[in-house]
Amino acid sequence: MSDSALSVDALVVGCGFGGINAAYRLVKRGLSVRCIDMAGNVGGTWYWNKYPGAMSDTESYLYRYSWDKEDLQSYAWAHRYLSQPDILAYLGHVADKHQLRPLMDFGVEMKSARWDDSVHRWIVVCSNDQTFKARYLINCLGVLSQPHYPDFQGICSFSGSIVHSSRWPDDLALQGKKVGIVGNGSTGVQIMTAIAPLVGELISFQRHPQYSVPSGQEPVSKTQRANINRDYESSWNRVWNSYMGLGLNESNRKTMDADEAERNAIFQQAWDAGNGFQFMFGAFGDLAIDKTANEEACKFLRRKIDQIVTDPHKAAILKPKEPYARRPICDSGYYQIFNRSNVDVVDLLVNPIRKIIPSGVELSDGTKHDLDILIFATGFDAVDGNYKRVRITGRDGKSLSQHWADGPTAYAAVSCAGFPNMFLVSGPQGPFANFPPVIESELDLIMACVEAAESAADHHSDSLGGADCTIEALPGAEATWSALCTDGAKSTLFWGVSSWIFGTNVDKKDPWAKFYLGGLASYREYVKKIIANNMEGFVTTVLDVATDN
Ligand code: NA7
Repeated sequence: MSDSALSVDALVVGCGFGGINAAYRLVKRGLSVRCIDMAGNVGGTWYWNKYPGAMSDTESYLYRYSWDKEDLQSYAWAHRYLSQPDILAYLGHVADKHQLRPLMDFGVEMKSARWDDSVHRWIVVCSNDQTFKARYLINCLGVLSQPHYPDFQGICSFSGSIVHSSRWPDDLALQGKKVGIVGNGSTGVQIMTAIAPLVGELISFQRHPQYSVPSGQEPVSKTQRANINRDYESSWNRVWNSYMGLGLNESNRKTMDADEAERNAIFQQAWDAGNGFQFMFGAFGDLAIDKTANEEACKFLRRKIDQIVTDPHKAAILKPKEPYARRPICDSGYYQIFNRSNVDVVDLLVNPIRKIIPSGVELSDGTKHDLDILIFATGFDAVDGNYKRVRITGRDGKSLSQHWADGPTAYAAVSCAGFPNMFLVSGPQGPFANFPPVIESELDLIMACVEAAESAADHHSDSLGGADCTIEALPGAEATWSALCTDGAKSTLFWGVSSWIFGTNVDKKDPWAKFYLGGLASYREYVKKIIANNMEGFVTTVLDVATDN
């Protein structure tokens, strides 16, 4: 090991929502902290995803940290939802305000992390040859960070520009260009809606159509902001005690308890209110779990597409046939763009892409589409994608990829058996909900683990003349949590539809419960129980202090 290895209490990898929050809490606990990120600045996902139209669809007042009460009251934002530059500015502001930026090294990638049992430290080697010796390794690698590229034949032959949505070049000129886009998930819908008026021609090469509802994006008035400020405490309480953590009024009502007229009136209200999650969880309480209820929502949304899109051929291609069971999405006029003469949609389910050719895209029936720019809004190798790039080795030389051979798991989303003092923020099997409060909830457990290890070490320090302590999940606890995630996922209609939530967008294998679909409130209850039961499911080991660390 290099003599220049930097010893720290905690190394935080990633400076997005998770890493900033982790650093803040670890520093507050009195630990020495360094943070690294391969990006050039803070922001994580929001650093990379700067494509046109990039916007969060969580209400602005809840897409932030709950713990800076003064900031909640005073930090300015203007619209119901934050655009990507707003979020980047907010995260930069938090890093500055809490003096976290001096702890951060940018343009630095973790290449490997190895637990060294002889010194009770993580040895982390970085892309700039810096080595860290850390007592705690906090991975905040991001959920939607590792781009997923399609494997079309002939990609390299394309003479125009190919762009992945999460690697958007600052200087990409779109004005008047012939643009093709593959991918119509949340990202593709945002890009298409934003660029349709700019480009000469836009063709959506669409595989599975998606249901989308209006976002309801609008300016927030001074009065609305004053009301939000007055009620912040109760808003956060609503978040902590809800399924999605989005501050919505989540409905318990069964869809089929309403007659047809009332059902459609309620769907219409949700449509008018805006937001995909509002539509899925606010209109009725069973759309994600009951097939008949779900089909009622589908029928309503298909009717909307028929009403909005004037060309029946385009409307037919844009109407999904599957259940409404992917991450719900929303838009600022997506279906409307297909009424423009410069926008078209190609049905890849009928006529797949045969190959990319120098001039554009060739379909299976031989049709050729000439393009200047081809956009891949083809999503991410979500959740564990970024972990595949790093060699992480725990106790006894076991690698994380071996540990995750069947699929990624982590006890209560934060700890893996055999990987002492290593924690994951927004890693596998965490709650599928509004990410800032999910991250805070996971950090509650991580900080309880750190606290348990620190106090055990302090307690034995005198008798041993110095002590370290490790904490990690017990294998049985990790397996039990994983089974709970699998059972929960299987009880939803989501399980039956291919998407990044189960990794089936990337690996053409069986779905894997990459998330806990039991909701934020129930996750928090689980965490509370672990802590109340003296860190149930974790094992702490007190070690004689190493002489060479
Ligand atoms: P998504 O939601 O995974 O969407 C990816 C899109 O790309 C989706 O429409 C896919 O079609 C399409 N895709 C992927 N590979 C191909 C190939 N080979 N051929 C044709 N079409 C393809 O990613 P997003 O970036 O939109 O959103 C991810 C999350 O980021 C989002 O939910 C927000 O939380 C933020 P498919 O449906 O697989 O047929």
